[in-house]
This record gives sequence, structure tokens and C-alpha cells, in this order.
Amino acid sequence: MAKGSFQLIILVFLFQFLDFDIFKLAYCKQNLHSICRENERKVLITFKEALTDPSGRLASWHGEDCCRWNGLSCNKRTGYVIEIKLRNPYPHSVNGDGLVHELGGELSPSLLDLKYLNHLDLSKNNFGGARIPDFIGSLSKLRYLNLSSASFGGRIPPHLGKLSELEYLDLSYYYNETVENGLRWISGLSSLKYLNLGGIDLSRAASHWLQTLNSLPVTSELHLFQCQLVNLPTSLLSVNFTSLSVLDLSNNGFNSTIPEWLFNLNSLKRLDLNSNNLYGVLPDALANLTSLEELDLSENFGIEGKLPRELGNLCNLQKLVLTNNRFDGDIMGFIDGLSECSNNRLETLYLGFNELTGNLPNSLGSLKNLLYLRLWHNSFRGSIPETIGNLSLLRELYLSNNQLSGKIPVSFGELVSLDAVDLSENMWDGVITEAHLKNLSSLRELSIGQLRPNVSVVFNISSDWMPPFKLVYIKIQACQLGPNFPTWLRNQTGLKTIVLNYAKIRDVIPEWFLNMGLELEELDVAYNQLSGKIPNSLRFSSGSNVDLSSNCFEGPLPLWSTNLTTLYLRDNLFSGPIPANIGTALPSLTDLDISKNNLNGTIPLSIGNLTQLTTLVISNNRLSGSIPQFWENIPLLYILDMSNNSLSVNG
Ligand SMILES: *[C@@H]1O[C@H](CO)[C@@H](O)[C@H](O)[C@H]1NC(C)=O
Ligand SMILES: *[C@@H]1O[C@H](CO)[C@@H](O)[C@H](O)[C@H]1NC(C)=O
Ligand SMILES: *[C@@H]1O[C@H](CO)[C@@H](O)[C@H](O)[C@H]1NC(C)=O
Ligand SMILES: *[C@@H]1O[C@H](CO)[C@@H](O)[C@H](O)[C@H]1NC(C)=O
Ligand SMILES: *[C@@H]1O[C@H](CO)[C@@H](O)[C@H](O)[C@H]1NC(C)=O
Ligand SMILES: *[C@@H]1O[C@H](CO)[C@@H](O)[C@H](O)[C@H]1NC(C)=O
Ligand SMILES: *[C@@H]1O[C@H](CO)[C@@H](O)[C@H](O)[C@H]1NC(C)=O
Ligand SMILES: *[C@@H]1O[C@H](CO)[C@@H](O)[C@H](O)[C@H]1NC(C)=O
Ligand SMILES: *[C@@H]1O[C@H](CO)[C@@H](O)[C@H](O)[C@H]1NC(C)=O
Ligand SMILES: *[C@@H]1O[C@H](CO)[C@@H](O)[C@H](O)[C@H]1NC(C)=O
Ligand SMILES: *[C@@H]1O[C@H](CO)[C@@H](O)[C@H](O)[C@H]1NC(C)=O
Ligand SMILES: CC(=O)N[C@H]1CO[C@H](CO)[C@@H](O)[C@@H]1O
Repeated sequence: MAKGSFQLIILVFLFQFLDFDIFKLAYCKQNLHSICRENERKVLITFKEALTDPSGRLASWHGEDCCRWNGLSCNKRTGYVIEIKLRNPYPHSVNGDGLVHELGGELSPSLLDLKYLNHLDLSKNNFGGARIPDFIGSLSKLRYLNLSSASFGGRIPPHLGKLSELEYLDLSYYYNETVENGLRWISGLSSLKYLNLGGIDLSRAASHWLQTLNSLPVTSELHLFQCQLVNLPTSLLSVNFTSLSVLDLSNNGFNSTIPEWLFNLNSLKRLDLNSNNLYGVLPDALANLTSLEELDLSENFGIEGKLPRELGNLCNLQKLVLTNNRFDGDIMGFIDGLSECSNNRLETLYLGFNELTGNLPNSLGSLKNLLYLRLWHNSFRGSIPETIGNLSLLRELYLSNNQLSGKIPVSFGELVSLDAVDLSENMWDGVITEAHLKNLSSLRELSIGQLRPNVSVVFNISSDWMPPFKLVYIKIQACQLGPNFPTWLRNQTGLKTIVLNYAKIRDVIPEWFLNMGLELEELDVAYNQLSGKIPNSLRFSSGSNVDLSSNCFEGPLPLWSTNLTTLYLRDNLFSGPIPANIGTALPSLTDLDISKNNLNGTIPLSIGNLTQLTTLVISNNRLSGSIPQFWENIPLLYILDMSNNSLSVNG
């Protein structure tokens, strides 16, 4: 301090000839922020010089006052540098501007001279697999260290264990994932609140990771996803980190039941155990985690039993993800329970790919904050409750692949925020009218369909109706959509996928449809009574699929686009020859089925150019001539049917 004021006095003498106001201004401005210390400024220049900085992110690092340099901050009173925040703010290493924004190079040990540095963030840069230097462990004032996704590699220096004031340590997405000597060094981090070692191979710490961490006072967040841990101890004598709010142990190999000690962590807000091999039933003690906001147990494939009613007491739950397990029984108790919360907050409910059954409870309509509801691939029965219409914020409704039946309630039309709905593979009946659709102005994906083609939903929509939505995806299967081709699609110019099969359409493909300028990924209008010729004017994007099977189309075989990968035209009235240029017109084709038509002429040699072909079905036509010997050009072919033609085999 004394030295500072002495310098100031000299300044006053030197500049006494200057206008006092100007000097006063400069003096006051300096006081608004701290003034860099010369020795620290030099340290930072040395630090900068050892780094590579291709896009000039450190361009501001010049001049006297390092406290004003980007990414730095100083103690306001003393002027010591306390924070270095050089996280790469750009999403990718090479941005739209073609520049590499990652810093790299070396970390200069000169940093050790920044005596008061408490925050160091170098995340999302690229240090090319270099080791974290040992000296980092001697930055003894550090409270925050973030080297996440910075391509540091090799051995994590146990020296980090000396950082006894460290509260936040994030080493996630380490480049060469090894912890050679286990995790014992971590016991030194006696102030730790937050630890993220996600993506680091901790298999060498398998025997002691939990005990080691339990000896720490980690109070806030523990992220150990994808750490190749296989051993989740089922008992823990005394649990130390009971104030933990986030525990992420996802993507490890835990092959055990869900241990009881987890339910002592009663401050948990987020518990993520997805993608392990956990099995067994959910303990009732889950209800003790009353602060829980997010629970993810998905992709374990082995957690089973009924959803405990107690789960419904977790009134703070915002996200529940139980996808891909073996839960069974009904969800009545659980949903009823949640609906009784004075203020339920559930936004995401993913229960898909389980063995759940029973009816969808009326109380579902009370979960007013729901945005995403996925109950698909279960065995739910009964109908959609009327109350569903109360979910006015719902964006996603996936109920496909269940045994739901009955009418789709008109209140469905009140789901004004719907973006994607999948009601396919169920057993609906009744009528779908404009009222079901006319308020769904955000809808982009619509899928309705039946498990079996013999139960029927009828679409009763007037021919001049214009929907408010702009669909990208429509899939209506085994519903009565016809007899006319649905004219309400005529301004759906954003469509990429059109599946209207078993839809009782008895019509020609209308002119307006061909003139919409669509570029499709999928066109499937199989199993209708569509007739007429197919013009060659449809456009398809690469990798696209076409199925016009079992209709009454006639005229020459349409080939369209070089972009098709599958083409099913079986069971129509196409006639004339297979176009001689088929091999060059459809070079990406993997599946071709043109059986059951009136095709005549010979098999074109160019089929031998379809080198990706796996399926070739040309049976039941009037093809003649000899079978060409091009088979060795089609090595992937495994389904071939040429029966019921007049073909001959030449010697
Ligand atoms: C560390 O940096 C990463 C990437 O910049 C960021 O996502 C993460 O939240 C940071 N960790 C902490 C504890 O702040
Ligand atoms: C990762 O580290 C191990 C052992 O330290 C070494 O054998 C291996 O070559 C390293 N891999 C990479 C990609 O650096
Ligand atoms: C709990 O933490 C304290 C303080 O960090 C430590 O002394 C104690 O040994 C820990 N308990 C267990 C069971 O590890
Ligand atoms: C889980 O452990 C059991 C034995 O306890 C073993 O039979 C099973 O194969 C293991 N599962 C996996 C996915 O490792
Ligand atoms: C859960 O809470 C109940 C009652 O509050 C208590 O008896 C039980 O021991 C707790 N279970 C666990 C695993 O903490
Ligand atoms: C919920 O839906 C039911 C049936 O559609 C309706 O009678 C009720 O008024 C709705 N409740 C609220 C709060 O909107
Ligand atoms: C659709 O919206 C209109 C006007 O916003 C409203 O009057 C009508 O009740 C809504 N219809 C349905 C089925 O929600
Ligand atoms: C539909 O067909 C299945 C067999 O495919 C049959 O079991 C079922 O009874 C039929 N349903 C109706 C309504 O005809
Ligand atoms: C279709 O027409 C209706 C009524 O004119 C309009 O509200 C809607 O935005 C149109 N949709 C598209 C995709 O242009
Ligand atoms: C093939 O696909 C590409 C990319 O999706 C597209 O740009 C091109 O127009 C398509 N060609 C035809 C003939 O449809
Ligand atoms: C194919 O059939 C048409 C009539 O459908 C006939 O005009 C034509 O000659 C036949 N071509 C061959 C090669 O048999
Ligand atoms: C590899 C191969 O089968 N190439 C054939 C492609 O098609 C022409 C006829 O259109 C044949 O001449 C080539 O032999």
C-alpha cells in the first residue's frame, strides 16, 4: 500500500504541469477498478507467451493494467490477480469463421507467482494430450479448477490432492482416460463441494472409490458418469455426503440392486443412474428423497416391479426417466399421488419400453406442467382419459405400441402446444374430425395407426379444410382416410415423410400433390386402391424409401431419383419392360421389389450395376429371355425371387 501512494506522489509531481481536472479524472477512473501489479503482469505475459492462441483471444493482453485484460480479474482492493477465466466460449474448435478458438501450448509454471489465484478455468481448449502439470497442485489458494474438455491427457497428477482449499474440481472429458494410482489423492481435497471426473477411467479405483469419496465433505455435486466403475457397494456404514444435491453415476457397469444408502442422501435434487446394469425393485425408501427433482434410471433393462405409490409423494419431481427397464403393473397410484401434490412440477415423464399395464389414470390431466409424455412400448389398456386436454403445455405425446383402444377424445384437440404426437400401433376406433386438429398449430409430427388393419378409425375431414400446422412427418396407418386422397395435405409443403398405408384411399395421386415441390425421405402409400400413372416428377432426398405396393398403379415403372435406397412397387399393374437404365438411374438401391405386375421383356444387364442390392424380387411378371450372369457384381444379395416368369437359364 505504502509503495502505491509513494508512486502516486511522484506522479503528482511529474504531472503537476497538466491540467488538474484531467489528472483528477484519471486518478478517479483508476480508483474504479484495481490496478495490476507489475510482477503479476510479467507473470501473465510469460503465461501468454507459452500458450498458442490462433484466433487472438488474448489480443487484449497488453498494456499496463492486466486487471483489464479479457478473462482476468483482480482483487478490487489489493490488485492481485484472483481469477483466470479462459474457457473457450465457442461451441466447436473451428467456428463458422474458420478460426480455431482453442488455446493450446504449455502452461507456464510462472503461474505459481500469482499468489492469490483462486479460480482457474481452461475448459474447452486443446492442450493436445499434454499432462496436467504437477505445479497446478501448488496453486494453494485455488478454490475453482476447471480443466474439462481441454484435451489434457495421461496421468492425473496426485499433486492436485494438495489443494486443500479447492471447492470445485472439474476434470471431465479428460483426453487419455487413466487414473493410474487410483483416487486416494482426492482425500486431500478437504474443502471439496463439487467433483466431476466424468469420462475418466476409474477402474483402478474400483475397490476404494466410494470409501475415498465418502471421506470427503463433498456437499454439492458428484459427477462420475462413464468412469468404468463396476462396483457399487450395497452397504456403506455411515454416509458422509448426506447434503449432496447432485449424484450422477450414469454409464458405468454397476451390476447390482439399487443400494439402500442412496436413500439416506435426502438432499438429492438429481439422481442419475442411467445406463448401468442395475436390477431389482425400487425400494420404498425412495420416498425419503423428498427434494428430488430429476430421477433417471433408464437403460438398465433390469429394474422391475410396480412403480411404488410413494414415488407420487415426490412433489418436487420435474423429470422422471425410467425408459428401458422391466417395470410392470399400473401407474394409477403413482400418478394419483403426484396429482395430489399441492403444486406438482412434473415436466418430463418417460416410462417407455417397460411392461406397464392398466389404464391411463384420469389424474394424468392434473400434471399441468407436463411438456414431454412418453408412455410408448408398454401394455397400457383402455382409452385416453378426457382430462388429457388439460395438459395445455404438452409438446410431446408418445403412446404408440400399447393396447389402448376407444375413441381419441375431442379434448385431444385442446393440446395446443403439441409438436409431436405418436398414437400408432394401438386399437383405436371412432372418428377423427377437424376438432381434433384445428387448434394444433405447432404440430410437426403426426402419427396415428393401428396394431391390426381390421379395427378402424375414420377420418372425417371436409375437403376444403386447411390445417393450421406445418407438418414434417405424417404417418397414418390402417385408418380410414379415403376414399379421396386427403386434400387437407395440400398446403403441407414442409413434408419429408408421408406414410398413408392401409388407408382405404381409392383415388389417383392428385396433380396438386405432384406440384407441391416436396423433397421426400419416405413415401409409403402401400395397401390402398390408388390408380393411374406415376409421373417421374417426384423428388427424393438421399437415402429415401418408396413403397407403392398393393395399389392399382399402371404405366411404365417409375424410377425417379438416384437417391432412392428402397423401392417397393409390388402388386400393381405396371407394364412394359424394366427400364434398361435402372442400374445407372438408381445406383444406391438396396431393395427392389417389382413383383406381381405385368412387366415383360428381358432382365436388363444394368441390374448388375446395382452393387448395393440385398433384395431383388421380380417374380410374378411376364419377363422372358435368359438370366444374365451378373451376380458376382452384387455380393450383398441375399433375397432373390425370380419365380413365375418365362425366364430361361442359358448354359
Ligand atoms: C467446467 O467447464 C465446463 C465446460 O466449459 C462447464 O460445462 C462446466 O459447467 C464447468 N464446471 C463447473 C464446475 O463450473
Ligand atoms: C494413454 O495412456 C496410456 C498409458 O499411460 C498409453 O499407453 C496410451 O498410449 C495413451 N493413449 C493415448 C491416446 O495417448
Ligand atoms: C466423514 O468426513 C469427515 C470429515 O471429512 C471425516 O473425518 C470422517 O472420517 C468421514 N467419515 C467416513 C465414514 O469416512
Ligand atoms: C451381473 O452379475 C451376474 C452375477 O452376479 C452375472 O451372471 C451377469 O452376467 C452380470 N451381468 C452383466 C451384464 O455383467
Ligand atoms: C426413510 O424414512 C423412513 C421414515 O421417515 C425411515 O424409517 C427410514 O429408515 C428411511 N429409510 C432410509 C433408507 O433412509
Ligand atoms: C380437466 O379436464 C376435464 C375433462 O376434460 C374438465 O372437466 C376439467 O374442467 C378440466 N380441469 C381443468 C382445471 O381444466
Ligand atoms: C380452439 O381454439 C378456439 C379459439 O382459440 C377455441 O374457441 C376453441 O374452443 C378451441 N377448440 C378446442 C377443441 O380446443
Ligand atoms: C382383428 O383381427 C384379429 C386377428 O388378426 C382378430 O383376433 C380380431 O378379433 C379382429 N378384430 C376385429 C374387430 O375384427
Ligand atoms: C395452410 O393454410 C392455412 C389456412 O390458410 C394456414 O393457416 C396455414 O398456415 C397453411 N399452412 C402452411 C404450411 O402453409
Ligand atoms: C438427391 O438428394 C440430394 C440431397 O438430399 C438433393 O440435393 C438432390 O436434389 C436429390 N436429387 C434428386 C434427383 O432428387
Ligand atoms: C410387352 O407387352 C406389350 C403389351 O402389353 C407389348 O406391346 C410388347 O410388345 C411386349 N414386349 C415384349 C418384349 O414382349
Ligand atoms: C459392372 C457392370 O455390371 N456394369 C454394367 C453396367 O451396365 C452397362 C449396361 O447399361 C453394362 O454394359 C455394364 O457392364
